[in-house]
Amino acid sequence: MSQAGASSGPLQAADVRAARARGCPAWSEAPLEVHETIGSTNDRARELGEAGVPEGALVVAARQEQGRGRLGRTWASPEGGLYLSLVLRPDESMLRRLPATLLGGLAVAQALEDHGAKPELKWPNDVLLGGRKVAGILGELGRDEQGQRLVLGVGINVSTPQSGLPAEVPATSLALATGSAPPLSEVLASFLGHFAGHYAAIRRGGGATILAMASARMPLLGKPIQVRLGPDKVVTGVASGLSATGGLVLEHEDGQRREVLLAGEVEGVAPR
Ligand code: BT5
Repeated sequence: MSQAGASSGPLQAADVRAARARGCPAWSEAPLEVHETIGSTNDRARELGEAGVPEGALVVAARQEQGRGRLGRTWASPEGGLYLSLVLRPDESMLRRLPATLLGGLAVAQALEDHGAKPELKWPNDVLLGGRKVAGILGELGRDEQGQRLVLGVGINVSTPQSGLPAEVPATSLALATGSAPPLSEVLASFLGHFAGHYAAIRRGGGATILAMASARMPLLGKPIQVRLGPDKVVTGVASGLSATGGLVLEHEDGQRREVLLAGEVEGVAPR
């Protein structure tokens, strides 16, 4: 591990610090760790949170050995990807209004757009390029002496070669999809800039514009879809929109019932 200022493999800590100062001046004084290799940036951010770091503390790694997805899944984290976790401290009222995973996905999508890609969002936490997964978001809530803590973890395949990506799902990287990739620190600056702007807007009570920006990047909205809620539970209906906290509003085919899904796996467009 290196504190900002020292070199860290392909991720120079000084570049990371400069990228954060550029993308998000409000958090530029918060603790920053840049690791060449780490188990999981989310685990480290949680430890820092428990030790009392303020909002905006950031852990970035060039590789992870135990990168995690939801429900104990593995996140392939070879060199070429950007792996980061932010410590956030939303108060109770903000937490009730915070579509955290969606904000993360929207900010990743906008960062990729800044670098010439045309991403789509797949509810709840995937970012896709050409239908293949390029990034994932993992939000983990906890409590410590400072109050509520949200660790927002983001993994983006920036210049990861196909051989470093899992074979069981269609996956890609920014470089594979567009033919070129910027330095990781540039993607980081873009992401932090977009994310911090949305987060501040939610703190001020805004949110509608953010939901509209996310919806505009979700081609499944308006379509009949099938969502897996558990090993034996699948629901179908029309994905009609997003709730204020980032849930997926599903209208049942009979037109009588609507439900807001808070988690699940969209398995695709439902057969009619
Ligand atoms: C996610 O989970 O998509 C959340 C991934 C969050 C990773 C970041 S990296 C920084 C921070 N530290 C961590 O330890 N985690 C966070 P989920 O929706 O459960 O998707 C996981 C599934 O995506 C896996 O089961 C694979 O099928 C697929 N997958 C794994 N690695 C991938 C990769 N690098 N690119 C694309 N797909 C991948």
